[in-house]
Amino acid sequence: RVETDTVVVGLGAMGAQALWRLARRGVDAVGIEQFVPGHDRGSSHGESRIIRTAYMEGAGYVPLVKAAWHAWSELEEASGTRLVVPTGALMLGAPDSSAVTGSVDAAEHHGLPYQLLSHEQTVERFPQHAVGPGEVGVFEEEAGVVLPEAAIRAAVRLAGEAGARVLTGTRAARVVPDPDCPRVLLGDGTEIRARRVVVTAGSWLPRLVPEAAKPGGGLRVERRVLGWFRTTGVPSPHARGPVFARDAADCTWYGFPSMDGGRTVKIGVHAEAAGNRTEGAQWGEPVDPDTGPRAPDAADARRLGALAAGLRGVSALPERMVACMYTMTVDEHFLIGHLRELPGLVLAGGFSGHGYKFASAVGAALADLARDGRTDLLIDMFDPHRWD
Ligand code: PYC
Repeated sequence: RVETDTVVVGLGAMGAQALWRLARRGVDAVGIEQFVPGHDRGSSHGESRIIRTAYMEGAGYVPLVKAAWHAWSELEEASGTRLVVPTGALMLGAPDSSAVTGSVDAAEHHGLPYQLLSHEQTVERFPQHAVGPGEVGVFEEEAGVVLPEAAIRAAVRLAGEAGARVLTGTRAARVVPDPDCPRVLLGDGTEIRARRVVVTAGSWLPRLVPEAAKPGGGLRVERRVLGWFRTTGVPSPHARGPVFARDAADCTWYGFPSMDGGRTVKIGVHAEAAGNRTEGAQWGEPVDPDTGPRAPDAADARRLGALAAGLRGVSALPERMVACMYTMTVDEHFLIGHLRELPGLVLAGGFSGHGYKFASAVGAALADLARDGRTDLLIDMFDPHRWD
């Protein structure tokens, strides 16, 4: 048996940051990870994640994303590692698309700088995009790329250096939410007793804490595929430029400037358009996290290739693809906090494919919640009881 103040279950995007924040505040903490930190079996791989500030998913996210920028800088400084690459962001779509109106609303609400670009201005300024008729752009400077695997490894390393015990290759068999004695049972029979258990298990959250899958109608684990396309022009217009998200007729997709000196660019589909979200939809396939998402296939390559036709100077098909998992809530907003009926646990999950950028701030919020039972960070909109 092991005794500690706080145990963090899952050292992916959120758990790695929480463990580091706890350890550097002097909290006795144990972190458990079933694979190797920075692995490619969950939702935090693929080399790059978007960070942007004028948040199209809701103006309510802006204070948290501002806190995340600050917290990423702290991690960069503490680790001596570059983890965020500033690029700016371009949101593309019809003038009434949510990529455009959502970003403008968030920027206006918080007085953030942005540029609303006409079709002609977007075409002229961003030749790497084959901008469709009627598409316009919203550009913001305060955006870029977070390096997900490197950030996880940096946080876990620093957590260990600050005194956390890090158990990798260690699977949590059960979380026992006993309010008087919350504990985690490991596969080998070891019991870890703690004052608080922080569960940041990504797509494994519904298995470990079935109660977390109840609010609002549940959590759904879905498959997504990312593809890297060869650039064809020399010099490539993709060698630099903003990250982007683009509302197309049938889906919202996104991509990055080249992160390998102009050789390839990565794109992915975030979501089917509302009318396309049927059971058989290609990008919403349900996944058992223990089996993992189905390997990418020729149909994935063709569909990503059809989207990549919206970029100039890239190959018709991806040269490489990887599959990953999204854990979706019904409203696509996160779940962060306590469940009333499980007061010994602190939960974070249901990041619905857009959580990584916030991980640095979510880690700080989880450390606050585990240590003090409250946080000043603005996470009320992610209350697991918001549907009650
Ligand atoms: O939050 O920008 C984002 C994003 C892109 C793809 C998935 N999430």
